[in-house]
Amino acid sequence: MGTTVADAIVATLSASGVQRVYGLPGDSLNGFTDALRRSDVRWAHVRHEEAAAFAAAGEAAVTGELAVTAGSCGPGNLHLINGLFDAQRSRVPVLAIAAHIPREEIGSEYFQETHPQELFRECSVYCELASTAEQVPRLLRIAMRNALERRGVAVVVIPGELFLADAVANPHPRPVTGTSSHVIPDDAALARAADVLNAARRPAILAGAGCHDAHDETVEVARLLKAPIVHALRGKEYLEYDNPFTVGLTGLIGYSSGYRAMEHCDALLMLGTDFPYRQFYPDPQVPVVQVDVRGEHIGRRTDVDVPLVGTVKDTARALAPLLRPKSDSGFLDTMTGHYRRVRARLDRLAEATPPDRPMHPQYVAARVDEIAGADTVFTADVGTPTVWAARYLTMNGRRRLIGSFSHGSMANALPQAIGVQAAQPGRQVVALCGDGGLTMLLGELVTLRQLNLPVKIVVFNNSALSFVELEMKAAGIVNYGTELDHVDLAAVARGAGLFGARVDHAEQLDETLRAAFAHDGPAVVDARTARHELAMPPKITYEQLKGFTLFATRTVLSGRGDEIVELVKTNLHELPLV
Ligand SMILES: Cc1ncc(C[n+]2csc(CCOP(=O)(O)OP(=O)(O)O)c2C)c(N)n1
Repeated sequence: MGTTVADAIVATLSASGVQRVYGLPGDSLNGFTDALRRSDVRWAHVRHEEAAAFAAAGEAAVTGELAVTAGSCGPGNLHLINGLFDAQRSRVPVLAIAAHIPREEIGSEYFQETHPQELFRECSVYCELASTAEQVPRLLRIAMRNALERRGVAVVVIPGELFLADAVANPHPRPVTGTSSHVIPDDAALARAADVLNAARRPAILAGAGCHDAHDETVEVARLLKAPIVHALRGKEYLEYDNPFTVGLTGLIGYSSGYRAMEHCDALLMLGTDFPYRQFYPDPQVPVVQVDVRGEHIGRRTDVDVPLVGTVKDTARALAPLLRPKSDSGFLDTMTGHYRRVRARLDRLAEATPPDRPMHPQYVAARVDEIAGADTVFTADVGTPTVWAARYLTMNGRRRLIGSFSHGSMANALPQAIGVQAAQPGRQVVALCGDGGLTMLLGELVTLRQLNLPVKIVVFNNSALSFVELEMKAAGIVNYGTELDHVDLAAVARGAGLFGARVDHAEQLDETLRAAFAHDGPAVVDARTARHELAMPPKITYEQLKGFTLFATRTVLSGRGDEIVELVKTNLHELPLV
C-alpha cells in the first residue's frame, strides 16, 4: 500500500509534536485510524466523542500546544461539539478532524448527513471542508496554524474516502508549531495609561488568564501603584501565590474582598481578563485602562478609557517605568486586611463535622488541597466543585487549575483530566467532580482504565444538582428537578476496575484520600457531602435576598419545612460572608 492522504496527515501531526488523537472510530474515519495504526501517533480511545474534545482541551490547556481530536461522520463528530465549544471559549489550540459522508452524496440527505462546516462554525476559529485529496495537506497546515495563532479550535472536514486516496509521499513534512511574540502598545498609549494610573489615589488591578506568564510583572505594577490585585477565576492559578497584593476572586463565586476592591477603587487596570459579569465592575465614572493582546476584546465588559493592545508581560514591563511609585498604602492595607478576614472565615467553614453529620464540601476540598502534591493538576466540574476549587485549592506556580470556566459546561473535569494525564503521565492529576457531572460522562471511568491513566477522582456526592438549587433559591424558586438518585459511585468505580472507596464521615477522609492518591492506577473517592451548602456570591442583591426569603416561605408552604431546617443548620455559618 502506498502513502495515503491519511498517512500524510498523520506524518504532519507527528512532525509537529502531536503524540495522540482522542476519538472514537467509525466507517468514515477508518482510513485515518488505520494510518494511526501504522504511525507513532497513538489513538486515545474514549467512550463518548464529547470526552475526546474535552480531553484535547485539557491537554492543550496544560501543555499550551496543539491537541487533536477526531470523530466519524454525522453523529460521531456532532458529539464533539460541546467539548470543542469549551476549547474555543478557553482559547486553547485544538484541531478537530471531522470525517464526512462521501463527497458525491453531499446534499442528498444521505445516511448520517450533517453539515459540519455549519455546525462547527460557531465554536471554531477555522472550519473548512476538503474537496480534493491534493488540497488536504495544505488545508491541514492552515487549520493547525489557525488553531495555534488564534488560540482556538480549527476543524477540517474530510469526506471519508479522501483519507484513503493516494498522496504524494513527503518524507520531510514541515512541522506546524506555536510561535511567541512580544506585543507592546506604542509610547503614546502607554503614557496615557500612566497618566490615569498616576492620578489615581485608590487604583485596583483586575487580572485574568492573560497573566499566565506575567506573575512578577503584575506584582511589580501592583507594588508601584499600591494596588490590590483582584483576579478572575482563570487568573487564580497564575496570581494567587507569592503575592502580597492579592485580595482574591470577584464574581458570582468570589470573595467579598475582591468585590470591595473593585467597588471602592478610583481607577481600574485590567490585565489579560475578559471577566464577563458587568455588575461587578466599578461605577462608570471610574477610569479604566485595559491591556489585552486581543484588541477586539477591549471594552466589551465595561467602558475603557485607555485601551492597550499587548501581551500583559511586555506591556506591564513597558508601563512600570512610567508609573510614579505611590507612598500611601491605605487603600491596599484596608483591602488586604479585608481579604485576610474573609480567608480566615472561609478556612473556618472547612471544619470537620461530627460523625452523625455529612461532611462539609469545604472540608473535603481543603483536605484534598492539603494532601495533593506540589505540582498537581486539578480539574473541577462546573457546579459547586468549581466553587470549592476556587476557594480552597492553594496555587503555588506549579500546580494547575483547569475547568470549564468560560463555557461553563458540566462534566468537564473527568475528560479534561484524561487529556492532562495522557500528556503528562508522571504528574498527579486530581479531578473534583459533582455526582451530576461524573454520571453525565460516566463511561469515561472505563477510559481511565483502558488508557492506563492514574487520574484521581474526588466526587462531591450530594445527590443533587446543588449549584442549580442555589440558583433557584436565590431566585425564589422552589427546588424542582434537581434531585439526583443516590448512586454508590465507589462501587461503580470498582465495577469498572478502578480503585473505589466511599467516605461518609470526616474522620475517614484523610486516610482514604491518601490511599487513593498512592494507588498505582485510577481511583475514585466517593465523598458524601452535605447537600445544602450555600456558596454565597460576594454581592448579594436585594433581589437575591428577597428571593431567598421567598424560597423559605414557599418551601414551608409546599410542606417541605424540614428542608429549611436542614438548610439553616448547614449554612448559618456562611451567611456572615455577605
Ligand atoms: C451541560 C450542562 N447542563 C446543565 C448545566 C446547568 N448546571 C450548572 S451546574 C449544574 C449542577 C451540577 O451538578 P453536580 O455535578 O452534581 O454538582 P453540584 O453542583 O451538585 O455540586 C447544572 C445542571 C450546565 N452548566 N451544563
